[in-house]
Amino acid sequence: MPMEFIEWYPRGYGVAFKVKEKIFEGHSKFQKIEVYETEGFGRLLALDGTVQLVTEGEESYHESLVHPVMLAHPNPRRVLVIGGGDGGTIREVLRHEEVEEAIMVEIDEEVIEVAIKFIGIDGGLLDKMMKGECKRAKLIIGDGVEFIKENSGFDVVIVDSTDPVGPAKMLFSREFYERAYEALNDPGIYVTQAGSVYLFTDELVTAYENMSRVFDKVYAYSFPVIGYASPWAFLVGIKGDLDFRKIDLERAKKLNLKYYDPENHETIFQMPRYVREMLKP
Ligand code: AG3
Repeated sequence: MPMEFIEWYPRGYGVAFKVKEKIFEGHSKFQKIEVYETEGFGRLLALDGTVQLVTEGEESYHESLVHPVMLAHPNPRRVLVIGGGDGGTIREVLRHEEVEEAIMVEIDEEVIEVAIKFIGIDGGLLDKMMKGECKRAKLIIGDGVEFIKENSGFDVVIVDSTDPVGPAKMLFSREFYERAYEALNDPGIYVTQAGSVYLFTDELVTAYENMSRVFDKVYAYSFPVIGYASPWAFLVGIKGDLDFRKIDLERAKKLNLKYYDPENHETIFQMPRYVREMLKP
């Protein structure tokens, strides 16, 4: 009997993978961490029963979270990543030569340890960061909400958190967006994953409204992500004068991407009509 891993979303909608074996299960201070070997998509990392990534296809998420904002900013030198303990996001950030310093703040050290041992999508980066041996990327184990209150001067802030329900809820609040706005340089750009378009529509609309009260301009976009109940939503907040509809195609050419297609940047703004109508600032 093949085993399966199923994540249930609201309304009884599920995403399932056939799995060959369970590689790891443990409880950290913050959450349940599981790793499976799937039949067709490499390894699967789950936190509290929700799929974070599959190693064969994770770029569909990490490329679409990181590169649109990085390419929209004229000179992204200093970048803050909140969450992203598996290392996929920081890996994509460092592919941009303009980045002089990237700081990743992850609350759960055990996720990083599990990612180093069993996931391995970071190409050795996390281990180096743990040892403080990476010149351009620093790791801080701590609460992003606290960190952002005391630190500023970022060109880009990227939030790679769990869903807008549960422990990460604070990261979708107006108070947090206010801190993030202050932490940004002018111009500055903020992006957060924002859940499933169809299954977390209310959370998406609330986050959009909260962001609209704080940022100078807010954009919503979506992308199909392997392993999630797609399409997946992302929200962008702008400080100052920056047009997220325009990206630097010259810089994009160097990246050689597989999923996010900079030449068709405008397609990421596609939203189901009823959702677009709900997203009013
Ligand atoms: N962080 C966003 C995960 C959200 C997935 N939600 C879900 N499956 N219900 C992804 C971590 C990858 N760096």
